[in-house]
Amino acid sequence: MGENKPANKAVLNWVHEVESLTKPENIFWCDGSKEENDYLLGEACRQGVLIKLNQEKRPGCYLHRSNPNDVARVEQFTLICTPTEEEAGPTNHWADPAETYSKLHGMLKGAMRGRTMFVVPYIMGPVESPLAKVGYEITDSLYVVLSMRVMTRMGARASEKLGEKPDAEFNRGVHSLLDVNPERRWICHFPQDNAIISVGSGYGGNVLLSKKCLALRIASYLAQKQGWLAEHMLILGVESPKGEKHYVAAAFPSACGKTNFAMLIPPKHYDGWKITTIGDDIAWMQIGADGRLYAVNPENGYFGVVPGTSYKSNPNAMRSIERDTIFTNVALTDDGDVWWEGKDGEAPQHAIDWRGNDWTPASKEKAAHPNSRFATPMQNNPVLDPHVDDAAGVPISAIIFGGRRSDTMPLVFRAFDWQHGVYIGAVMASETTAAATGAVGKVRRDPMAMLPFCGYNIGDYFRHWLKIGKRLTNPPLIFHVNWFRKDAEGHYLWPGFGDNMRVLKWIIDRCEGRSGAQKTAVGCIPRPEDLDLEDLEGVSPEQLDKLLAVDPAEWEKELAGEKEFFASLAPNVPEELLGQMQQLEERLRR
Ligand code: GTP
Ligand code: SPV
Ligand code: MN
Repeated sequence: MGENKPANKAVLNWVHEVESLTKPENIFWCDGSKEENDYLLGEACRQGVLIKLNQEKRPGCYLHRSNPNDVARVEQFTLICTPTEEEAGPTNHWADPAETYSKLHGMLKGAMRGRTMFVVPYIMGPVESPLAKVGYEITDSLYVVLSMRVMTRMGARASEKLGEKPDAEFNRGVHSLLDVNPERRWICHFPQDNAIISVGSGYGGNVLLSKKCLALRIASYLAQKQGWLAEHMLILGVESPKGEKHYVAAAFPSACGKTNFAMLIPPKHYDGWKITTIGDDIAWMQIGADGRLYAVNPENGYFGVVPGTSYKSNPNAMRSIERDTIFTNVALTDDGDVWWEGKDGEAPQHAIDWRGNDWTPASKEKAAHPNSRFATPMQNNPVLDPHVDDAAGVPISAIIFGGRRSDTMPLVFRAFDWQHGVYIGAVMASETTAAATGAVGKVRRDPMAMLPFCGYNIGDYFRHWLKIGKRLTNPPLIFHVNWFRKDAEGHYLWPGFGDNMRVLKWIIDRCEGRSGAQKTAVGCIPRPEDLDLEDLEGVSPEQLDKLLAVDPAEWEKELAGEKEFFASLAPNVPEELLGQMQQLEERLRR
């Protein structure tokens, strides 16, 4: 066990360098086998990294508690280390590569003394996809190793795919917990070197280097150079009773509904309709020979938000996490099961909260952290799409942008064309959530849901999107949705979840050229009669009008916010987008 050394000399040399620096007690070369996983799970329980849950209730399930100072992504300590600050751009935290390497190497010196260093080979993307990438993550965290096996195609097949050629391209990821000290926590990206170094954290997006670090920040940098897209998007399939099938990709910011939308169950009267999941967080997309956009999900699992997940809101997620799941920062019940706010049924009379303290329904603290997560293999999803492993990916009919906006943004609207759609994505905004440290509920601009994940200059990223549009002879239609608009009392106007199918149906019908809409200053919006409202409960005609309304005063404010955002990115905003902004202003004034 632990002897699965890859043949590639470049990998061996690099691992040796990291070993010389960090001085681990031993090296464990992972092969991704079930035996290895069983052994490491046992070790993790023995060391207190994981708690084994009640195996009758939740076979193969474990609970991890991260350090309470370490429960979310840390954007202010996430660095893009390009040769010039200009390349990282105004929305990233930049640092000089040489200085940062030297600072990190200082912290890593002897950091693994007395510990095991794991070498985790993995593939992102369907193994035969031209977009597939090999990475290695070196880590001193068992939680990372075990999570990487869920979240990626991890193991010996990655080394086989890489082969022996010394110049074969692979991502070099180094992670060390150090002393899990927020003052020595840095998530650093070196796009030019295809390298990542992460120290001082043991939490999700900071340490599963395959995910946000490689599949978004580094991949977006490569995608711009190579002419494809790496996006913070779910991918779902919709099949009608007639057998028409469409795929849709949607970018919503962190904790704004991607996982839920990707596996939604339509209302009862959608007899014969099927929703299937390709991915719930990340899409890699390239242009096909037919001029359409084709998407793959680079991941192998879901690292999903737990609170609010129930058999009522997301039955497919609930069924996925019945087994083989690593829970992080949820509550532990007295019978060895897990609990969280928003789960079905009554709260337990007693539990151990995410910090490890006694909890009762009278406690003021939450039992589960608002950013508590599950890591579950996608194979557990009852509605996994049969084409999830296809090398070519699936053709995308529509791209949806969306945010968490309590006002201004209608339930849904369609962009007039690709350029207008890119503008809508570029200026989209959302209330911040617990997925990153910092204030929650503050509206901020989050272009294409990529603000924390774009690995290069955001102006160049917009330009790249415009260029891709010019190459697509058969581009997806672009939409914007908002499930989170509220009434004057602060209640959601829209029931959301499964009822989002009604909006998706309007979108799909539009792709088929058959749904009605009204042209407004901001885009094409369905009238109430254009939406399927059969059996829709709890939405009065007045509420529906409010959901679909374009309020001139709200849009006046919105436009000012969009202008301010572009001004903050000057001078690198593409002319076309400035033109779009001007056209929006003219339409609003009319
Ligand atoms: P990341 O994994 O952080 O990228 O998030 P995500 O975009 O996948 O978000 P997710 O689907 O996990 O949803 C986050 C939270 O929003 C959960 O608490 C959901 O219950 C809630 N949510 C999701 N969809 C809806 C919806 O349609 N309406 C309302 N009101 N809440 C929703
Ligand atoms: C997000 O924050 O968008 C996530 C969770 O998907 S993490 O992997 O922690 O970034
Ligand atoms: Mn995400």
